[in-house]
Amino acid sequence: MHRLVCIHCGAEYPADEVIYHCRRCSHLLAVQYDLDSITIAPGVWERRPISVWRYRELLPVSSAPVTLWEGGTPLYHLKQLGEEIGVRALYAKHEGMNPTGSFKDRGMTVGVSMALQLGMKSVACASTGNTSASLAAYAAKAGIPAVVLLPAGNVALGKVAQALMHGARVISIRNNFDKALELVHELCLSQGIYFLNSVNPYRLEGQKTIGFEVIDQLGGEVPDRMVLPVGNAGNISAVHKGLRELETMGRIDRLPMMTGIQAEGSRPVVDAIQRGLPEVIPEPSPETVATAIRIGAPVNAEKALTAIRATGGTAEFVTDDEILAMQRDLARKEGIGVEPASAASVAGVKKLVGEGMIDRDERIVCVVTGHLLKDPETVVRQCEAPAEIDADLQSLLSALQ
Ligand code: AN7
Repeated sequence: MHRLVCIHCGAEYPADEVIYHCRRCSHLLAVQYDLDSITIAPGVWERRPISVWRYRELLPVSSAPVTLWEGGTPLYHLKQLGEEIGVRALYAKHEGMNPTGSFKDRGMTVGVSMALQLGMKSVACASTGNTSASLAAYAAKAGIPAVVLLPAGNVALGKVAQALMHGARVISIRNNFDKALELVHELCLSQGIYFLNSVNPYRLEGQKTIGFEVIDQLGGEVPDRMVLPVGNAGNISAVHKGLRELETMGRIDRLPMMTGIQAEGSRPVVDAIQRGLPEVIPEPSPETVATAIRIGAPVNAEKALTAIRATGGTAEFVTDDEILAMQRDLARKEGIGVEPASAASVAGVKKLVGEGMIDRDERIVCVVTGHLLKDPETVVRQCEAPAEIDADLQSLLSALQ
């Protein structure tokens, strides 16, 4: 059994109420389980295939889920890069290996399942791209309509292609993501559409399974640090929440230091952490090549600041050049293809090690959140175009000189 609880004032709401903010104080809600009454016999999780649904006792869905087989993503040991950066136990959890190519699928399998469970007939989100691609696919699987609002001109090509091909109503807003999010929120409340941005506490339940899988993939060991790119700050909050549940249940005995990385031009969470502010100050005009995290007013900031502070973690920003350099390093030195926002996590580790903020003996897991193919235009802009030659050996050999 579970209920919704306000993270600020503790007000409780029944699990089947469609509500996104506390009616008393308007802060965010979180899903709360009676962890004492949940027993998972030893070996039960391990015997199931590794995926979001391995952990169904700690998920809110009671009927057959809407699933495309999400999760179960690889955890790679970054041998080469780790050596260069000076951290031997450096890992990347490649969330680009999900059905639509990002971690959002973990949230959407749960979120869209909950939409059906709650009797909702349609779904919507605002998105910097990945959320819309994922929602479109899961709504298609569920057989319900989806509306997605995108910031015009600032969504990577692959993500728009996915949202369109999966049949969502795709609308571009002549403004940024933060404004699109406000607008879709109003749309959902006024039209009775299920709101599937990360203010929806059920969506984050799916995303928390990233942390569960990491623990399982490390043979039950807790990494010293988990590093995530931060946009709306939902994912870092979700992973922290899930690991706290494992700790409460006695399955792990400590938490990793939760560490958030933002882009230089879009870094309200980093500023709040570094200046010790009680809450974030929104950035009115966020800018970065990593359009996925081009977000100035992260809606989950309150949860994320708690996650970082309560675990002794930190937050840091990286420049667009550092992001793109790490995207190339991951691709060329490790064979791991990610989109720019994802590379921010590893770039952040490199910077924090250089600053002496990270101990080289730590075991560190970076979450790389989305696939290389999401943003082909940013790839083409960085790489030399293929040489085009006549079809004869002589031309080939001279091109290869
Ligand atoms: C690749 O799709 O916000 O801090 O609308 O696509 O949980 O927001 C995407 C976010 C990191 C940041 N990496 O996660 C959206 C959207 C990638 C992303 C993030 C996003 P949050």
